[in-house]
Amino acid sequence: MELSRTPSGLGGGRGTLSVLLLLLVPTATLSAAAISAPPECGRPQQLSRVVGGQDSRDAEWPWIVSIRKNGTHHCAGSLLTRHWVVTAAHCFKGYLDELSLFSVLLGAWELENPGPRAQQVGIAWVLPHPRYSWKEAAGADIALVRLDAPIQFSERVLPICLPDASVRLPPHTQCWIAGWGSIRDGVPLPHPQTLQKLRVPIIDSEICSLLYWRGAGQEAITNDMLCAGYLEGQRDACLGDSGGPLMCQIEGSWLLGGIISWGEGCAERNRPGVYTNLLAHRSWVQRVVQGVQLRGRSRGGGQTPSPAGRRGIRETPDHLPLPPL
Ligand code: 4AZ
Repeated sequence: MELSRTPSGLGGGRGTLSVLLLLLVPTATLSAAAISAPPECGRPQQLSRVVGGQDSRDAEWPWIVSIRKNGTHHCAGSLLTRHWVVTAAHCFKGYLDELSLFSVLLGAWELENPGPRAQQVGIAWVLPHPRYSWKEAAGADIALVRLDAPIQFSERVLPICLPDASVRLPPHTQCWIAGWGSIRDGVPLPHPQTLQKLRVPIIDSEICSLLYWRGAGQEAITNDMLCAGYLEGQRDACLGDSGGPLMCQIEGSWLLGGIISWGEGCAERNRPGVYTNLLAHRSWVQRVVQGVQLRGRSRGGGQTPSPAGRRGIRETPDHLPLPPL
């Protein structure tokens, strides 16, 4: 596991500045702002095992959530807005009619000591991608989870950004994953289940397709997947990490580049982790999730998509009507 620190630890200075600024704002404006403006996406505010990972710091990844089934950790997910979490569709395989078994835990770090500032909410409904087929590793492994009550943002509960159309994730881009999944195949994360993090470079898709080659016409790596990790093995996502974020920092904001989806085993040689590529599904998410924030290379947020012809990755078609929100 990489020991290098992420620059999010520099957020303390920003926090102090915000407090000073807030003291200068009349109270009426302050309370209005607290109701209407969501915090900026992808910017942790606080402080400063996955397989082969290391402990994260408290509130280092404030958008990661634990999706619980019957009260125990089942999958991870990422917070997009006060109402929406994004995760892997396969996390709900066979359970779309039994959502009352599930809950979402936000603001946790040590899963066994979530603390008084963690929040737990139920799930109102789950929208798997219309192209998701419930088959193993079939692509479009992404689902949107509508929470049954809006959550409160805090320094430990913040939204992640979606990549805008300016974002590319070429091979060797350094991204991070985090999760409470197994630390080896069959070995659960030990007490107190501290959120693990791991730096993973993006792997060239052609190389990954060859590694997972099943024969012509049976592509394992579809163009809405991306691979990340290490060909030598040893470091990877594993069981229980599914649904969690692959996070890439661009111009100071953390973007959701992918969703932990599958892989053959965990941390095995030539079997890197496979992720649902958010660049391929951004517009679907954007259509469903009102208020999701986009960031990229263009300064000022880049909310306007570039012309389709300039996109490196074709977005996946999904010609189904959306359900009412
Ligand atoms: C899982 O079953 C899982 N090595 C997640 C990630 C990987 C394998 C399995 C990638 O949740």
